Amino acid sequence: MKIKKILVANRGEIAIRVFKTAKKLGIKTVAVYSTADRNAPHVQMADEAVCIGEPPSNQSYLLGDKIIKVAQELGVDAIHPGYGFLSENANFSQKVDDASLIFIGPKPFAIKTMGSKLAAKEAVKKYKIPMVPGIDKAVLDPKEAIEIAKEIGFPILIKASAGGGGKGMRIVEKESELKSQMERAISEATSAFGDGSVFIEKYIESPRHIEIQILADSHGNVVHLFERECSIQRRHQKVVEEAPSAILTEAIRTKMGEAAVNVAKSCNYLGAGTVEFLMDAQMNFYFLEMNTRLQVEHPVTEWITGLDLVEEQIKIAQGEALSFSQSDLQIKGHAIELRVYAEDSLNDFMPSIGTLSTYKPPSGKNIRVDDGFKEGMEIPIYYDPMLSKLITYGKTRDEAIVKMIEAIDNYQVEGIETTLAFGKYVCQHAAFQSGQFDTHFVKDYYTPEVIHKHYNKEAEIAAKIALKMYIEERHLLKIPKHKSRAAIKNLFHK
Ligand code: MV4
Repeated sequence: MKIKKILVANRGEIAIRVFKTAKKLGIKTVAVYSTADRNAPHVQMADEAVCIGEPPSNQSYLLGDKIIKVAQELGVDAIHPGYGFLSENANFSQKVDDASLIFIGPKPFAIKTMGSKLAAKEAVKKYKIPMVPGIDKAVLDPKEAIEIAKEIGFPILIKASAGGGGKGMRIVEKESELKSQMERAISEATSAFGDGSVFIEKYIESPRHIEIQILADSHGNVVHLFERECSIQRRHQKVVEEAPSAILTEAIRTKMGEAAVNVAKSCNYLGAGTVEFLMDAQMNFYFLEMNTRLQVEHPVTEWITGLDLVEEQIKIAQGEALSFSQSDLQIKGHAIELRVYAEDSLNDFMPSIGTLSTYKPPSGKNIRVDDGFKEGMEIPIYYDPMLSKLITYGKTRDEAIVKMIEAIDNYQVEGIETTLAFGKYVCQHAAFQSGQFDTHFVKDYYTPEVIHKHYNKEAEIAAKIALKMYIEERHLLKIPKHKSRAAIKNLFHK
């Protein structure tokens, strides 16, 4: 069935991203919005828009039933959930199905299976997927936990089955800490997820986070679109992502790709998904979890493969077979994404609220900016503080890095603090440039002082330029020379 009208159950840059492809394909678009987003670009861009509630997301963007009702009333064929909000909610996917609408994403079974770490481990068992040494069932008895931990060796990691994104994880260094840490993990998981199941894994101390993009259609075809390197993160919030990874060999890439395809097959996956792996210093990789949605960082994969992932999602959702096979795919060039957050990198990355008094993103060849704001807008406090995604491309990794630094320099934002300078610091860092880094990059190398230094350097340059102009043009002021000289001296003694 050809999709003729899509509703996006989301906001900001990802709603706009989906609308762009819908328009390209001649598909009508419907936006939903909260009262905080009344004048947002995603609302203006859609053919139709419906207000669904108050700013807090549980009173608007999370109201699945209400969104489905809007879709039915407006004759919508399909709902795209974007990322976050309802995108990994198996219940919502089921309800969309039940309402005879198309959910642009996987079936409830796949979302449910991959939403539980233990169910995911169970599902992939019939394939030979490399897994972190550990136990694949819930542990309740501390005595049993100690036996398991001794077998795999400390340090170990206690994880919540229902957790994700680092929530509910506890590192245990030695036996004497295990019992109390486990009790805390169980009670934390119970209150946070309503599911106290925890399990134990060997703790991989300095891993890289590498993920594989996959596509699966409804005809049994599954391909992978290579990897994204996502190790540069801060408190489980990704900061810089790139494709391909600077360190993968062709042989490992093929092995990881095959493993990812098998993970997708293990849950009858449909659509675009991402399989996350940890990689240790010896380049061993381990399956971590699967994200059953289009991810924030999908643009880097689009750039190196030449595919439009939203277009592929839509075609798959309307029952088409993939128009290419694995052997048709190859990596071309290198792409890097910087997530620009409305956060103050000098003040512990506190959300920076205010009005975008100046907002001029860079543009040009090999630069892509996915954003959802316009100059003059206020950044709502209710949602994710991501301002935009700045993506650059080059034939080589070095070219993409140079392009990124140039693009950051040409990005003008005033009125709020952003992580642009922080991103520049990362891109200029020797460890990043060499490709030798792991998930501890930010913790290991970043302190606010390095950004202070950067700002001071810029202030110094600005002051020197101002001084030079002043010296050149002071005759216009008709101040006696000896007096202005004294004034300059004074300036430097303050
Ligand atoms: C791990 C790990 C080390 N060893 N598992 C963090 C989020 C969740 N997806 C799994 N995570 C980790 N699991 C074992 N056995 C380290 C992390 C981890 C991490 C993973 C990817 C990216 C950033 C991270 C930051 C801290 C910890």
